[in-house]
Amino acid sequence: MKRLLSASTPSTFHSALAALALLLAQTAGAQGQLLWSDEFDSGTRPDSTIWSYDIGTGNNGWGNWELQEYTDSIDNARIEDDNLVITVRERRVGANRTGFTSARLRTQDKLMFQYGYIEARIKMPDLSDGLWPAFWTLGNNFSEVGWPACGELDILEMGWRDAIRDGLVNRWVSSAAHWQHQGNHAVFGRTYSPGLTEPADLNGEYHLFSMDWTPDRVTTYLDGKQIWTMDIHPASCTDCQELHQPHFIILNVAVGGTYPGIQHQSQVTAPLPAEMKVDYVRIYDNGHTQLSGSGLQSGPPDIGPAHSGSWYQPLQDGHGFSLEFGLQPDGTPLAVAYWYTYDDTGNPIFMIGTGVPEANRVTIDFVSPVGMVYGEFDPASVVEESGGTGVFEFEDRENATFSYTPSEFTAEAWGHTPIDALPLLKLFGVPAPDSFQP
Ligand SMILES: [Ca+2]
Repeated sequence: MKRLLSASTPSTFHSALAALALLLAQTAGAQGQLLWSDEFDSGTRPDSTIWSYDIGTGNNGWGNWELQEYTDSIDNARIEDDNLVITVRERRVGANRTGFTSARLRTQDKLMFQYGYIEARIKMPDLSDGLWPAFWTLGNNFSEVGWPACGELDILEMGWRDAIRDGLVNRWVSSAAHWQHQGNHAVFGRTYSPGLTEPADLNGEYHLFSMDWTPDRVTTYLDGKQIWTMDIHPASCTDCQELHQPHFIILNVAVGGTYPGIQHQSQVTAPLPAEMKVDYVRIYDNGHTQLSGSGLQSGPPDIGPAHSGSWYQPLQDGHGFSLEFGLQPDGTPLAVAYWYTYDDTGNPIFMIGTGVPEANRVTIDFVSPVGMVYGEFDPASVVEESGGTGVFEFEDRENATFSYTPSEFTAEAWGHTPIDALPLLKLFGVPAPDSFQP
């Protein structure tokens, strides 16, 4: 993120734009059709078809001397109660603080937009002092051309050092653009100045942070009130092509660094753990919007059309699963599950079942355990006429949880440990070919 951000001081180069921006203060425009959203309403992890993690400490604290380490742990990013929750945690050894963990999620290559009206409903933690949450974008060519040549749009940043100085850190919001102008880093941004400061702290309540981005202008809003605007029309903003290309979305909470002006762990006084809750991110058409990325092809959390793998639970001494997704001849999706184990006398047995996937969930009715001869099903050797109902709930295309409710068939008959609620993670390590048909 960002390097040094002089957000409250427009560069000399763009001081004329700053004056113009003040003249063009406006409220949020009418929204067009909703084109994409993540409502964070299913699973327990962010949808991996849309979101990736930045991991580690970056170079020089992600370029900003930030103090946290980013992880992909569910302790730092989870889906809960219809929200994406990013949690900043303190690391301790005994009584000593040894660092911080947090999460930074991005949609690079998976969900990009060029122009549009984007909004996120966010509840901030108490930032005082040292937390630096952000909702922002980078040009999707970031990996090829680097920063700032990729371009950056900051819809929301909080935790600014001047706000800390003035005791208003939970009220000040900044927005900015960064790009490369004739080989140099250009920045133009603005915080809510003290005169425009929100009358109350923003933390602890949901607020709507949004950006309207057209070929002519970028404008950001807090609860519909303008934060910042910038003329990006090529006639005004020359050499600004970075702001006219597909960008991806980033959500993160940093700890310390240049923006808060906090360089030492001991200066971080914010109550921890601290949670930033994001109810949704939505992109509306503003008449210019183009979406792209692999996440659009794969769609929301639907599973299938082909998915398979196997699983082994050491405590259960030889259980295995395979779950295959495909299409029936009439085009409706179907999941087929194979579940193999040993009975209590050590004989290998199979249960099989089918179900129709719905979004990220599939319910399988296991109809009967059947015998296996030399690794093949042998319906003639049914050992016990019974079954039960299994439910697979997918967090993404690789991770699922599984629960099983036996009918007359008892868990004990399956072998060595109860099986009514097996947590299955990394269930599907071996994707089936797309051409798979059950
Ligand atoms: Ca939600």
